Amino acid sequence: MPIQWFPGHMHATRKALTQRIALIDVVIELLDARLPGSSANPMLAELTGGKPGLKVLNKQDLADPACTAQWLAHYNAQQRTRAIALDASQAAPARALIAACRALAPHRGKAGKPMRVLICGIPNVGKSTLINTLAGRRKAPTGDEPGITKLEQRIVLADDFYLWDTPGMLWPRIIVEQSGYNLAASGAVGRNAYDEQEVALELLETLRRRYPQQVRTRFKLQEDIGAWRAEEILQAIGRQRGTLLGGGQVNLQKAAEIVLNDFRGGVLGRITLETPEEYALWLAEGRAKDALRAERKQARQKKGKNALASPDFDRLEGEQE
Ligand SMILES: Nc1nc2c(ncn2[C@@H]2O[C@H](COP(=O)(O)OP(=O)(O)OP(=O)(O)O)[C@@H](O)[C@H]2O)c(=O)[nH]1
Ligand SMILES: [Mg+2]
Repeated sequence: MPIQWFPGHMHATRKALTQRIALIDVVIELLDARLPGSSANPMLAELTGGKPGLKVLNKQDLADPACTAQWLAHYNAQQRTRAIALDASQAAPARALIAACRALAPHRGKAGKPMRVLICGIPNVGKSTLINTLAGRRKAPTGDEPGITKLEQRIVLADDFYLWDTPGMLWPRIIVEQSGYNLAASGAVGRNAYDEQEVALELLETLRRRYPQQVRTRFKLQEDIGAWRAEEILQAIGRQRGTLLGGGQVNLQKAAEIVLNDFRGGVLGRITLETPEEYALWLAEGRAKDALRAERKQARQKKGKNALASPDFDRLEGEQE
């Protein structure tokens, strides 16, 4: 089932962002380095109205370094886009951000003209952690679940440098189905908005394809899982971990939780779920499906209107008068 999560506070954040943006000099979008394409907000350009932007691939310590290099090259080849990779808890690289902001808005960051930077991104990607690292103090609450920051907050780094922390935001419709699964696997989606077994199976399918050796090593699986179905891998993990129900059946829910927790915590190794080429294909597919859906909806609406205008309906209305 496609995953969608757009609770009320995100709707409010979207509104607040459009109002705030006039007073912002640089927008930093925090992406998850394990799923850069899926974690990029497709509405951002529209919301920020062409403000200078910087893409930060955060949690690079959890991502596959070769893939991070590919994604950085991909973004840096685009016009008007600068991208850097970070681990939000490391102070020195985080400071590189300040320099990048100054380069993007050289006329700001002076007495009377402070640099005003807005940090946005999906839930749980590390926005507040980054702000705390930059500030050198715990000014913004953080936590290992989506939706910790509920309201926009301004943090003064220096007299000439202000940062805005914003609540994590997704978008009203996720049209790339695989992105929904990758976002849920990363921990960006509220737990009641997805089925853990379904997300773990999708994750295992990706891992089987891209990182079979890491899965085998972590879960001590003797066989080559390259040709296995995701369900078989989940069963094997459950058996290996002894998550059994009565009658020797594997508790797939528990096994799914183990897989998701291990991935989120980086215990499986450094993993990236998508490459720029793969994501471009998913996006093209998602857009084509979405266009088809819109066409069908329009056709249904047209049919509905015609039905309303049918002679029978007219007569019925006439009789009621
Ligand atoms: N491994 C790793 N963990 C990180 C990194 N940055 C943040 N985290 C962890 O990710 C979790 C979420 O961090 P937050 O800073 O609360 O994320 P946020 O984007 O502010 O989340 P919301 O306020 O819910 O939107 C916390 O457990 C952080 O410790 C990073 O670069 N690497
Ligand atoms: Mg936060």
